Amino acid sequence: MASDCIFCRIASGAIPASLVYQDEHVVAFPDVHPQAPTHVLVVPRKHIGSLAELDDADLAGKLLLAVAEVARRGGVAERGFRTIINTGAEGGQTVPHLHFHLLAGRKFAEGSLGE
Ligand code: DGP
Repeated sequence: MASDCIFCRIASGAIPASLVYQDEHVVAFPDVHPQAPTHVLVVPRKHIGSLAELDDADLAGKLLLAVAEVARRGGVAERGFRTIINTGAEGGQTVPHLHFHLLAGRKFAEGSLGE
């Protein structure tokens, strides 16, 4: 855990958050600035700065399965959802702890990869 990392502090419980999913390796909680009716962040408990630093295939699989589980629990799996991982400065990452955005509840442009 990085003590100055906001997502480490949420994952450890040091900062209270309403977790919509948690297991031994992964936690998920609503984004503080939601961009859709459902906007959840899925993060590893272990501090990993970004996708560019991820080298654990087992954890990568666990994260992806957790995203799907959060979508099912949130009732958005059938209608569909968008998953985004911003990486590094040019990728638009602002919190330096790997996280998946799960967005749902509105229509996203087909084929759009964002701005
Ligand atoms: P990104 O740009 O991909 O690094 O997205 C970071 C997201 O994290 C952004 O949508 C806002 C969200 N966020 C930042 N700080 C907090 C926080 O303290 N709590 C929660 N729930 N979300 C946060």
